Formats: sequence, C-alpha cells, structure tokens
Amino acid sequence: TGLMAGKRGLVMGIANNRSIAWGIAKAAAAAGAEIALTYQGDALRKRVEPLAAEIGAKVVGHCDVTDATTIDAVFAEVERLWGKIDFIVHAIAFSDKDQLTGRYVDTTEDNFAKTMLISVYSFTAVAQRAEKLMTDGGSMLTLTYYGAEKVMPHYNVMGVAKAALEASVRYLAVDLGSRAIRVNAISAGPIKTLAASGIGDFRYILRWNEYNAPLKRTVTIEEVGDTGLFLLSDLSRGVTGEITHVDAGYHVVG
Ligand code: 0WD
Repeated sequence: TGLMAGKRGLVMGIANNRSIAWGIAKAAAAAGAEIALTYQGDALRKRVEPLAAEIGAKVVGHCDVTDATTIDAVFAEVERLWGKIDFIVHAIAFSDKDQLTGRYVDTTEDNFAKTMLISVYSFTAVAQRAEKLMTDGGSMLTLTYYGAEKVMPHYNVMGVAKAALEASVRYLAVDLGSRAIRVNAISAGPIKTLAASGIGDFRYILRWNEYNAPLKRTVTIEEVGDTGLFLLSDLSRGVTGEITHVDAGYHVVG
C-alpha cells in the first residue's frame, strides 16, 4: 500500500548516496513504488548496487546517454521485466569542469555540444523510449537549477543548458499530454553532490543560499525526494509542464 503502490519506474542518475536521484528513489520506494536503476560505468555500478538492495530496486544496466545503444538496452530490459512503466526520473547532467568557472563567453564549441547532449537532449531521448512503455499514462521528471533563469556565478554553459532543458519540459508536456503523460522538473537549490563539486566556488554558493533563502538554509535530497514523490504520484495528476522550485524559497529573492 502507499501513494505509489502498483507503480513502476526507472531512475537514472544515481552516482552515490548523496545523489538527488537517490533522494527521489528512496521517497518513491518508501511509498510503495517498484524501481529500476541504471548506472554509468563500472565504477558507479559498485556504488549503485548496494543502494538498489536497500530499497529493493532492480539494477537494469549501464547507461551512458552519449551512447544510444545503452539507452535502448536499458529500456529493452525494463520492457522485458515489466512490460510497461509509470514513471521515469532523469537526474543527469555533465559539463567540462574547466568551463564551470570563469566566463561563459569562453565556452568551447565541443563542450557546448557535449553539455547540451548529456544535460538536455538525453531527457528527450529517454522520453522517446519511455513514451512507448507508458501505456497507462505516466510521469516524467527531470532536475534543473535556478541558473537557467538568472545568471549564477560559474554556472555558465550549464545555465544555458538548463534553460533549454526547462523549455524541453514544456514542449514534451504538450507532445505527450494527450497520452496522459505528464512532464515536470524540480529546480533544486544547491546540494553538495559529486556533480556540484565540479562547480567553481560551490561552498560560497551554499553559504549565500543559507543567508538569503527565505527558510535561511539549504535543502536536502530527502526534501527534493518528497517533492519528487508528489510529482511522480497521482497527487500531481493535474500538473504538467511545471518547474517546481525546491530551494528553501531562494528564487523569490535571488
Ligand atoms: O546542487 C545540486 N547538486 C543541483 C543539481 C541543483 C539543481 C539541479 N541539479 C541537477 C544536476 O544538474 C543533475 O541534472 O540534479 C541532477 C542530478 O545531479 P546531482 O545529484 O547533483 O549529481 P550526481 O550525484 O553527481 O549525479 C549526476 C549523475 C552523474 O554523476 P557524475 O558526478 O559521475 O557525473 O549524472 C550521471 C552520472 O551518474 N551522468 C550520466 N549518466 C549517463 N550518461 C552521464 C552520461 N553521459 N553523465 C553524467
């Protein structure tokens, strides 16, 4: 029993127990969802397997979104296991660390393309596969950041990518709405994860949020997880194309 009883979904983007995707997977599993997880490469497999065991999730294989054959393989495995799915969580982003500091204007063509492919297009690539398995409707969720809306120090090309990701949420919501598939994003406040450690001056950004956010603190992956649970569950059945801020309110002052 529970909010997510009978629902099955794929969670992509767990690197370790600090990952935002892990916060969402924990919340969904605790509410009764059955979960499948992917990992990126063998190094992360060793971290993801014990986490999967903790929540009774299935590990459905390696997925590097720059290699479409690995996306197809993961969805083939999910189809074999379950036949259909009810939700996906996409918590994947990447940019060259050297360009998450200094000036946006210095972004290279190569890194721009790579950042857009991994951090933006991959959500659409995953949506294409997931649509086919969401035969009873469904919920798709991705993760974004305030740097999409306003210039944040050091966020640079990733801010441009998140703006495109947020636009894709709206276009996908329209395309998939008639099939009762909802598409939303959480705009999370800064959280110290592996990916965040690549951003210049990240500790300063955390401190700045603590001083200035209405709640006078930062947020946890469990808090993002609970809003994720809402967006994945039928509680949010009237919500699509939405960017929900889980940032201790920072966006109203920042
Ligand atoms: O402050 C933060 N941490 C925020 C993160 C604030 C707001 C949004 N976000 C977003 C990130 O931009 C990302 O979209 O949340 C999402 C999840 O990020 P995270 O939880 O902060 O970071 P992490 O635990 O590192 O997970 C991201 C994972 C990768 O980890 P690493 O650090 O190894 O790059 O994304 C995956 C990978 O597991 N990933 C890929 N997966 C498949 N194919 C790829 C790829 N090519 N590249 C990265």
